[in-house]
Amino acid sequence: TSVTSYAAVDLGASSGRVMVGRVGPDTLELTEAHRFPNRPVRVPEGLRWDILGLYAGVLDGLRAAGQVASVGVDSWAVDYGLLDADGALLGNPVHYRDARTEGVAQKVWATVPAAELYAATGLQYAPFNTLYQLIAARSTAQLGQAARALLVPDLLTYWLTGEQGTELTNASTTQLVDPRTRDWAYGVAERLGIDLKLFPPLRLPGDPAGVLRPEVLEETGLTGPVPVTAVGSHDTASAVAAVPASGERFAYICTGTWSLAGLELTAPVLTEESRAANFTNELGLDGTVRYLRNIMGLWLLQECLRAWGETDLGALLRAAGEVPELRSVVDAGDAAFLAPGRMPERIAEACRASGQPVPATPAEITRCILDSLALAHRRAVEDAQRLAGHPVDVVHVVGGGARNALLCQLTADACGLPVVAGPAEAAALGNVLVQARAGGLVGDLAGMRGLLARTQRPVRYEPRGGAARWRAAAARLAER
Ligand code: ADP
Ligand code: LRH
Repeated sequence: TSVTSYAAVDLGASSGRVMVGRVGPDTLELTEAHRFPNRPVRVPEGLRWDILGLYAGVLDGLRAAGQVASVGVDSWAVDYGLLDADGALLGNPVHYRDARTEGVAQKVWATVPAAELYAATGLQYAPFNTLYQLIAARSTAQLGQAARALLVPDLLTYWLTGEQGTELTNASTTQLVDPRTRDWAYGVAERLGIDLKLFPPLRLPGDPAGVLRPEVLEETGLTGPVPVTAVGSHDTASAVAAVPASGERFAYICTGTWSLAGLELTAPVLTEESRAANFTNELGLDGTVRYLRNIMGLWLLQECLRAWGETDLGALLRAAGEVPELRSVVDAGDAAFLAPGRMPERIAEACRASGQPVPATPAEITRCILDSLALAHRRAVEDAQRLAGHPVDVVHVVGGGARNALLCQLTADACGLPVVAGPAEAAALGNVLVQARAGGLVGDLAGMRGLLARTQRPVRYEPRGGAARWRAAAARLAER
């Protein structure tokens, strides 16, 4: 039977990769063509993405990928580049962990109260939502000069093809989209004086997004025409599309730099209770809603590793497995951990301040992080089921953290539910599958998941008991 190759460009906050997916009626194979680090850079004006370095990595990756039927681009959400009237990039895109949005939300809420904003956009409060970033940039020379704002995957797609668009799943993280109409939240934008004409027209996953420019073909050695297809360009949208679930009674946790934990729904939950619990309604494929909470995720560990100059993650995780369970836990949902730097100290301080044993060694701190993540996963999975009235029997863990057996087991224990872990490269698989679908290959979302279930080999973790200990730890954390 015939098999078609697609290139998925998937940029995470910790690394970028170009993956080749081979798709056929009973085939779905993913290989890594190229992986490159994503290192944000601190310049005098703040924390910035090295977008040209990332684009160079994309071109290297496409060269390594070889001839493909189509290309799709996804990346982390919310951030954007500004273009001048000639279409040239104005400065380096600002990193969502940059401090410029401090205190901005309160100003926004003076015009559009937080409750109204939630009812209109369904987005949880996060300081980095594009809306707050645009307000923070309001009086800058750069925004004054801008003719266009392109979200990061849309910017890279523009550089590859010369064509501009705003892909819907990622647009839904701007806090400028209405999850009921799946169109711009015109009223909110108008009240806040945000010109929606900055963004090119919306496009949907599966829509054509142009063909590789001649210069790109030349640099990558590919033979044209090579179409670029819009995918779920928010990495989390692509990752959830590649959760190998059957039916509806499942929760997912996308674990990478972040843990995004929640449910796939057919309609947003816009209640006041949901807002208070800081659940978000992001848009997915085919009219789905990603109802989830952002948890700090393996960022906590990445930052510790950076501080320790540690490279042997396997050895560290084995040592953490020997540390007694649940000695100290921190609130892994706390935005206090958002900014980079001094992470081992910040975690130790949080334990000290809450009167718990202070983890000292890298193994102890790692164990504290993983126990804390498992507890935050439990809380999100429980809260989501209650708030959406949508019970589940299983938790799917996808993303890089699916390779962390200790985290998966602790998550199963904490949730008291089986965890099905994998694929680790879910975002790239979702990206590939949407391209294959646009090419008429794999059917609807259920068809995509059927192919995943037939071809991928997830690992199953059963809860080992200890429910009372996890319940008590969750209660202690909730009291603080
Ligand atoms: P992002 O897309 O946000 O950059 P990934 O989904 O690539 O993140 O996940 C990266 C994380 O996955 C790493 O920080 C690490 O904690 C975890 N990870 C990756 N590979 C392994 C492994 N072999 N064992 C344990 N953890 C791993
Ligand atoms: C994960 C992610 C997440 C967003 C964050 C900014 O990579 O896209 O879904 O909340 O980055």
